[in-house]
Amino acid sequence: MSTFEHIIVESKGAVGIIKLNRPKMLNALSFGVFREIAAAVDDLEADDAIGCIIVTGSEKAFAAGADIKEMQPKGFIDMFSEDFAAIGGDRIARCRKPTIAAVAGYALGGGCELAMMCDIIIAADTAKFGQPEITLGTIPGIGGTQRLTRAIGKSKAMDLCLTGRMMDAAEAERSGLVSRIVPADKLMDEVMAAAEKIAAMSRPAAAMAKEAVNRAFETTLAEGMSVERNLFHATFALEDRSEGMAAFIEKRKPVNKNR
Ligand code: CO8
Repeated sequence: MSTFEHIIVESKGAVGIIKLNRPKMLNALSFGVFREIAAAVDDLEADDAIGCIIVTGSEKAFAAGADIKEMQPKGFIDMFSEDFAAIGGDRIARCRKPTIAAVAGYALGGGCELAMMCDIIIAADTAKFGQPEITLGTIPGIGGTQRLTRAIGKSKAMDLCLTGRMMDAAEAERSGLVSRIVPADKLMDEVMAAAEKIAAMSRPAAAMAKEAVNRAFETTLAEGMSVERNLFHATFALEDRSEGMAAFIEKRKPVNKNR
């Protein structure tokens, strides 16, 4: 297991939790944070006990963006060579286990982008999303112009990226960015319940469902349908699939072997 300075990583039953832990800086995402997120995902993905991963922050901020103080003195060649955001960001997006972002407070810039790298975003009613990079003379760099546009459409994505304004939880849910809103004091309970439910499913079936949904963002409808059909057929090689259907018929709960 890796050791961490900027994040807290724990497991509760079959759920792994990555909690950003730079409260004084509203969880600003430094090089170190991204590196640690990548290492945590490596650990949790390798751990057979874990079936779902939650990424979360504090009550006030999921993450208020990339660390502006760390970035300010850098030049093109530093950013290009280090490409540090790609390290943690790409790692979460490449995780084969289901991931949930539990967002309370600010999810701005890199914070909004980090949330969008997860499979599901569940928001507290205090959540605020935005891509304010334009106000700093820069633009989103880890998916804000791409994942946000796919999630909420061109006009709203342009609105957020060009004005830098924030979107509250209700608008984010209306726009399709978040899957549900819960009261702030219930956020972790609700997210844990969803994560436990997912972790109890057949793990290979969950990985296949995730792969199929993600393919919708990368390909044509015909190609996506073909991938889905192949994966659907592949589930008929799973012990969990025959057990799941047998359990339904026998009116009992399935016992997943995750094989
Ligand atoms: N980076 C560094 N420090 C930050 C950041 C940040 N993104 N956000 C907040 N902080 C710090 C503040 O400087 C302050 O520190 P200090 O007490 O030492 O002055 C502390 O956190 C508390 O912040 P505030 O006093 O500003 O708290 P408020 O409640 O008044 O305001 C806001 C909260 C509105 C969230 C405000 O802090 C804010 O606007 N933050 C910046 C938001 C922003 O612009 N984010 C985008 C950053 S750029 C980015 O994310 C690019 C990502 C793409 C590429 C990634 C590559 C690395």
